[in-house]
Parts: sequence; structure tokens; C-alpha cells
Amino acid sequence: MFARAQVVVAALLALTGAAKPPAPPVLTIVATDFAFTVPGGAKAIVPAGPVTFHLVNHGKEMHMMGVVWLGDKTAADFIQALRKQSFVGAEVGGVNGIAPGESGTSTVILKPGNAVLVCWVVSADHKLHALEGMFAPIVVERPTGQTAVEPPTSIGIALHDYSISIPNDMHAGRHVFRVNNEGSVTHDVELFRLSPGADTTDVMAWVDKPAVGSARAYPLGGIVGEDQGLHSYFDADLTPGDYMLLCWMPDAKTGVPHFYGHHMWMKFHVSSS
Ligand SMILES: [Cu+2]
Repeated sequence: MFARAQVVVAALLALTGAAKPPAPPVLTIVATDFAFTVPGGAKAIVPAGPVTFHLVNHGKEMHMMGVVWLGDKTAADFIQALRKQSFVGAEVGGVNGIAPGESGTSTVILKPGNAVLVCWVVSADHKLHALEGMFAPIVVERPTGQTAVEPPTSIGIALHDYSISIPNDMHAGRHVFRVNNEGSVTHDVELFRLSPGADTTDVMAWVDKPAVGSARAYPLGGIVGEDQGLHSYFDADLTPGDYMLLCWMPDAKTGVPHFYGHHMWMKFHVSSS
């Protein structure tokens, strides 16, 4: 009787174990000046659903890794359009700017189809990294098993036209930020840690001259452009101090980044946990 009950319990555990959806797969991408190295190379395949990208910057410049979903279009179509200053695909997020030697993590929700990883940073010589070779194709396939679950969130960020909202009290620690685009256009968000006395000028130094940056503001990643209605996640370690969040998506009409043209930035303070 007892043994039989044990078998039933074991069977139930096996069932619930099988029913538990997996965490998102993690893809580690290495950024150099100016290329991405992706596991699997040109044949990189990821399952549809949430996928976590871990970007490691081995370059001498700031880099980011945006994810553009292309459907049945290809990375070649995307680059060809970009050379003509036009755009194909949908922006679904990615790891935003990280300093040389750093790494950043972001979880993006992907649909089956082709996608391309893109660096949107512009060098001091005005060259767009993507057009210097900093792009890589990936293929998103229907998952063979269960779709992964999205990461548990510790802090919610909402992006509006044109402002950023976060909770009032921010505490130190390792956090997973969920970023919802509640606006009507594509937005992104970049997180900077500020040295005492640093201001917007120090942050703008990174955005204007990513190869030079500023010693008084430090880029910690964030999420690359995500289209209206989408959400994605990024991880960051917050220590007590001052921080800034900003959106550097270019305005569709003027090309001026949202933080300049629409003052889409905010400062916040992190207290000890
Ligand atoms: Cu914006």
C-alpha cells in the first residue's frame, strides 16, 4: 500500500516536472569592432518565445545588439535597405549600449521567422556600426518542446511618447527590468550610472562619441528599440547612487534622438536595499 502510494507520488512529481515550462534559452554573443560572433555562426537557430541574449563587449567602443524581426525577409535584404537609408522588419528589443569590457543581458520575445542582430552605434567618424559589418542573422524556429516562460520581473519600466516611468522607490541589488512600450512609436531605454556631480553632459558624451565616452557616467545596457505595444527585459546591478534612463531612438521625421528632441530622459536615485 505504502509502496504503491510512493509510486503515485513519484508519477505525479514526474508529471508536474514535465509540465513546468523551461527558462528562456541563453545565447552569448561577442561584440568586437565591428562584428558579432554568434554561437552556430550563420546557421544560428533559436526557438520562438522568450530568448535571453548575453552580449559581451570585447571591442574598444561602446556596442549594442538590437534584434530586428524580418519574417521571410533576410539579413541581406535588411542591410541592402539600410544602405539606402530605409528599414525593413520590426524592432523587438535587444541589449542596449555597454562599455568596452562589459556585458549586458536582455530577454526578447521572438516569433518564428528570420531575424537580424544589429549594432546601431555610430562611431566618431559618423559610420554606423551595422554598415561596418556589425550584424548577424539568426533563424527563429517553432520550439520542439514547451515554450519557455518569461523571466520574473523585479522592476517595471513604462515608455510613453515621450517620457519614462519607473517605481518611486528604487533599491540596490540585481534586478530584472520589464520594459513596456506604451507609446505610439518605437522607443528604447539606456541606463547610466552617474558619478557624484555628473549631469546630462556626461551621459550625452557617450551618446555623441561612444568611442570616447565619459569617466563620470557609465552605460549599463537597457533595451534596444522595441515597437509600440511590445515588451522585453534587461538585467542590471544597481548600487546606491544616481542613475539616468534615456531613450535615444531617432525621431521618425527629424532623426533627432528622443532624449534631445523630446526630453525623453529621467534621473533617479537608488537607496541601499
Ligand atoms: Cu523614445
